[in-house]
Parts: sequence; C-alpha cells; structure tokens
Amino acid sequence: MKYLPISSALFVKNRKKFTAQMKPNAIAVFNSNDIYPISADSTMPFQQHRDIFYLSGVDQEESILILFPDAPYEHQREILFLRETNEHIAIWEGEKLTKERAFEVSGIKTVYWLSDFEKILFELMTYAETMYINTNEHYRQSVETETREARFVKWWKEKYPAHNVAKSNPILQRIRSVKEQEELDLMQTACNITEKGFRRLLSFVKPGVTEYEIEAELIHEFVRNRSKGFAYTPIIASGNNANVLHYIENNQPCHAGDLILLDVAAEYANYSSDLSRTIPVSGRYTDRQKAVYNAVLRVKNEATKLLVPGALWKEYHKEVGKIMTSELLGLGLLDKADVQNENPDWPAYKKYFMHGTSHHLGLDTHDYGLLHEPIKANMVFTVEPGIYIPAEGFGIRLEDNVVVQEKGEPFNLMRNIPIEVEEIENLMNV
Ligand SMILES: [Mn+2]
Repeated sequence: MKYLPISSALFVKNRKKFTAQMKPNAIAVFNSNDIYPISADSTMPFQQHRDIFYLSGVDQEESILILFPDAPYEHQREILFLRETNEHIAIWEGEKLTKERAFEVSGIKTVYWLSDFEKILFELMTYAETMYINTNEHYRQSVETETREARFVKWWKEKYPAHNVAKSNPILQRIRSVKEQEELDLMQTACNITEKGFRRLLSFVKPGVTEYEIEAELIHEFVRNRSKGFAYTPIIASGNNANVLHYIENNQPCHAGDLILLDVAAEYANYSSDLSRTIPVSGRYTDRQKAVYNAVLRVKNEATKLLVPGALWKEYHKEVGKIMTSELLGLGLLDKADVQNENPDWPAYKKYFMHGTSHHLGLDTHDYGLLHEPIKANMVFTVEPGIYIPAEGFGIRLEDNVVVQEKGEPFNLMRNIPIEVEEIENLMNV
C-alpha cells in the first residue's frame, strides 16, 4: 500500500454503525475480492472489496470479517480471518498482515488464520438466528463473474439452510453514503493529488501532443503522490472524441483549435475523486467554445446549490434539466418550439446533455447511496453537467466533487482546481 496508515478509529465507528442496524442474534460475514487471473500465471492488480475495507481497513486478499454483536462471548463479536503468514512466507510473498498488525489496522482483537474459519463459523452459527449475506444491489451493478463474496454466500446458505437470511447491502448503502470526517479528509487528499496532475497538464498540453502522453503525465503525478493510480479508466478525448461519452482509447493526436475533454482523477487509499475539465489544445478558447463552456459552468454552479439536506434525487435532476434548457436556449442550440413540443420522458435538453448530473462518490467512483431516500449532510456527490455538440466538433463537461452541508451550499473538495476560462488560459500560457 502506498497510502499512509489510516486510524483504526474510523473502522471501529463504521462497524458500530453497521451492527446498530442488524437484527437481534444475527451474524454477518464479509469477504475480500479474489485476485483475478489474466492467463498463465499473471494476474490483475488486487483491488479490495470496498465493503470489507470499509468495515475493517484490511486491504489484503483472502480475508474474512465476521460481525456478531450478540455473540455470547466478547471475543466472538468481531473476528478477522487472514491468510497465514510467517517469516518464510514473507520472503516469497512480501509482507502480509500479522495478527498484531491486523489489530493495529482494524481495531479487531480476535484474529485467526483462514484455516480455522469453518470450525469457528460452525460454533457461531449454532448461536445465531439470522445470517446477513452481502449481495450487490448497486443501481448500476452488472457483474458477470462470481465474486469471492458471491461464492461464499452460495456455500454458506447451502451449509446452513435453517437460518433466517437478511441483507447487508441496504445497511451498507445507507451508512457508506454518509461520510465520516476521516473519509472526507482522504477524499480531499485524492482531490489534491488530482489537482497536481491537472496543473501539470496545463503547462504540458500544446498542439501535437497525443492523448496518451497526457495520460502518462497524469499517472506519473498520481503515483509519486502515493496514489495507486486512476480512480477509474481515464477519458482523454480531444475534438469530436469528447462526444463519445465513454471514449477510453486515448490514442489520438490533439490538434490546434480543438478542445480536450478530460475525465481523469486519482484514487487515494481506495477513495475516488472524479474530475472533469475541458481545455483548449492551443491554450485559448474560441468565442464559441467560451460561450458553451461558461454555460456549462453556470449549470454546474447552480446545480451544486440544489444539493442540500432533504433534497430528492429525481426532483434535483428535473431542476437541473430546467437550468440546462434555459442555457441551451441562450446558446441557440434549442428554440422555443423544441421545448414546447418536448417529450417529458426525454426532454429536449437531452439531445445535448444525455447523462445524469450527479452520482455518489466514495470508496466506489459510483458509490453506494439509496437514491429514493432524501439527501443528507456529509454525502459526497459529483456535479457534472456537459454540452456535447458533434456538429461543432467539441463537447464540454465540467465536474467537481462536493460535500453536502447541514446548512448552506455544499463544500467543494475541488475548489482549488482551476475552472474559470481566464485562469486556465493564463496557466496554459506561462
Ligand atoms: Mn463522475
């Protein structure tokens, strides 16, 4: 891990929030992700399952967490199982968590090796009435492989068919969406690393650079600041590539006069940041580019103000749609008839702005959060309107990450990342 140690107090709090919502006499189990194979003996870099990380801080494969708050004996209420390590294994595999180190990371006193898991689980199951299984109910999930968690759930239910089953996911969605101060600090760090990468670009971009050279500048800056890299696959889209919403080829040269849409951001300690900026290859926006840019910026600023406690997700998007519609009328991209005749299920503005304005942000880039429940303080959202005009050869998206406040406007974690036209032009022309 490149990130600095995180206080175990965060994970202690997170577990308390989870167990407070469990039914009486219930046991919950959480698994690490598998290390996914490529072929032969090569593997993808390990990515910890965000739920076990959130509840324990353990960032290692083949780990299992048990929570059983009503277990008869105190040492059975929180248990970690880890892959066995010793001095010999450390020589080959590098350092893995020892039992002592696992306690420091997680605050969990009872730590066993994985080989003891089935035996200890059996004893606990004889006391428990309900088993909390961890399924993935994220609104955008689409998983084709069987995760280690899913494999375990299958085995667990088959082995213990007489227990009641309950779902961990709604509890996790609810508690993970409201961030603790420690989490906001980690997310601010991720945003600060992203800022360094973006500033580095501003002095690097000029006509003739390729999209992948820009990607290389970013990864260099991210890793040297303790990030493991991009929080999500980066989009570096010059000219009309910006109008392909999920353009990730990043293999084209950037031409004078074009814009580059950058949707690029660093992770830190498994927390995502999520930035979009749109900059001119030549260091100056044309008047038309500037007009569209400032329209997108106004929509972003107005939309941000709507993210307040009690706001409803669907209403929020409707309101942003109205703001966007008025900007598109101002730019001459829509006329009054387009709006009067619009289909309420696919309003006219969607021709130029076809994606959502916001999503939860946290340990996942599209983070947990129950979208049918009102917005709460300390939720973190992206705000990312865009206007895409293939006929004019450019698309513009601007995206910041903001924290909903108890009172007043959201706090912008990206307040220091240049966004005004003048500031970007000045920094590109030093
Ligand atoms: Mn986003």
